[in-house]
Amino acid sequence: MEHKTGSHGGRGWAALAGVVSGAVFVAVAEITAFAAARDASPLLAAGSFVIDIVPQWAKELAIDLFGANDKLFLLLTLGVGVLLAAAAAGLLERRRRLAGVAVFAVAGAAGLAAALTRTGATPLSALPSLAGTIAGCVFLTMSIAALRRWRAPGAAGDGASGPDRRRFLLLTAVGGVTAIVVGTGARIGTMATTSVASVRKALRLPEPLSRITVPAGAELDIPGLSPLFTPNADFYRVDTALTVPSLAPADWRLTVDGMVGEKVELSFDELLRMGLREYAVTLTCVSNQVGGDLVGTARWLGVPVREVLARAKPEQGADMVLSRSVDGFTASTPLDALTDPGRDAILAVAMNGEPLPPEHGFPVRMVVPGLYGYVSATKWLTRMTVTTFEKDQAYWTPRGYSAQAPIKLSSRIDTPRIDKEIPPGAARIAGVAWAQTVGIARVEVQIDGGAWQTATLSTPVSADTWVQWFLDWNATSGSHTLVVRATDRNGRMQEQERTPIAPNGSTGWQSTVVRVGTAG
Ligand SMILES: Nc1nc2c(c(=O)[nH]1)N[C@H]1C(S)=C(S)[C@@H](COP(=O)(O)O)O[C@H]1N2
Ligand SMILES: [Mo]
Repeated sequence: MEHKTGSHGGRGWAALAGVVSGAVFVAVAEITAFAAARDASPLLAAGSFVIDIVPQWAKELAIDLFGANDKLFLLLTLGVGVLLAAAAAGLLERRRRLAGVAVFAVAGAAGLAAALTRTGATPLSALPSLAGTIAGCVFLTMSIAALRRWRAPGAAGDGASGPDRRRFLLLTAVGGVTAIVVGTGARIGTMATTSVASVRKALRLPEPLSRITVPAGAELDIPGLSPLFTPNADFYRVDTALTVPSLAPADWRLTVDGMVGEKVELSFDELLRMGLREYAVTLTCVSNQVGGDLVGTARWLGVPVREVLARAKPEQGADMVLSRSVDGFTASTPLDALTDPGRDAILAVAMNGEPLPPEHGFPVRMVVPGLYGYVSATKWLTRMTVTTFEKDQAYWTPRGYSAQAPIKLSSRIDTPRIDKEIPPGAARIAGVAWAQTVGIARVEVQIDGGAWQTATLSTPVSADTWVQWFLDWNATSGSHTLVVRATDRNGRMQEQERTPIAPNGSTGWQSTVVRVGTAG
């Protein structure tokens, strides 16, 4: 049967031409971004836009399903979406001239809008989307025209061979390979040259004015128990940043403005000159489920926030500081939590003996004991605006989370694990418990609904750090249910009732089932 121009025949080739044109689109956008506007890749800008608009339940689902790979999942989804749209553009363009071009124009407009609305966008941010769209449309028009010529009835070498077929295949192959090489090269180039890894490595921080003392008995040596200080590589990471912002200390400025007597600007060196001190603080994410691992303890080097605020002289009536990251994320922290001399709210520059890792906020982040990360722990910090809760809202506030959120005291069983059978006999149940700014007074464990047994606690480093605990247990063969609960030094017991993480943190006692094998 003859091929007809139009919808019959060559559909696969048209889809392929669309995909290759899409690759040309992305590659030209990436190389333009590399040359002129590093932060304005339309694909990544669109991804960031999606992160900001997806509803809360979808975000939680993504974190539940993919954990730390939620961003990879987003990028893959976006990639598949782009692939399908590009294939559709090829098919449409084959059926009707400019129909595919219209698809690319819409995609380009979306990328443009996303790039121009990112924090820190400049007029140059329009270039990658514009260049990519033009290149993609030109390539699509050319390749579909070549496909038409090849597939036209009676054309030279219709179907099997001939110059028209060769021209189309050559165009597609060369375009595809070039796009992949150039696009990947440009992205790697952008990431390598904006990476602050080398600057960070060469950075030497001054000796701190004071160091914490870790008392004897602060760290229990029990297999399976979380270490007292969480190594940076294992420290949980939660943020809305699709790519880790890169901020060189030399370019870093902190602006303190808003309701202040004096607007303050600080360079990184000026901050260091205020004098670093060491603090041990347990950070907790509001998204941490009972028994979850979005909690960790580090030694931080930093400068008290109150000293920086004192320079700016907050005005009467102010009750909040809106801290802002270079990527636009904001957190609302009560002003009195930052000025309270009894609370070690700091601008941190180091974590566990090294400059902040890039993904933990290099070069400067906030750390406030006792407040969930989303209302206090702004990474890649660049601005602190003194204001009121009435006037300003932070990133998560309109997304279903409380404007203020103290950390709820909680406890966790680390070992034995639900998924690992243990042998019968002498066993040790162990875990961690935290009640930042107050301290843990008691941890109790209940086995199979029996009497509550008081666990032995490690010596706390401070009220702001978690403690480790353990209970010896003579494990008998079979399944056993373990429940843990903690009480803080104010005599408050961890809430038993289960509540979800939104709007201000989960509650409940962790209950876990342990399987104990038979002897022999
Ligand atoms: N810039 C920026 N800072 C941020 C966030 C963010 O999304 N962007 N997330 C906050 C949240 S929700 C938490 S729990 C902590 C986590 O800090 P970590 O990733 O260093 O563990 O960072 C906070 N700081
Ligand atoms: Mo968080």
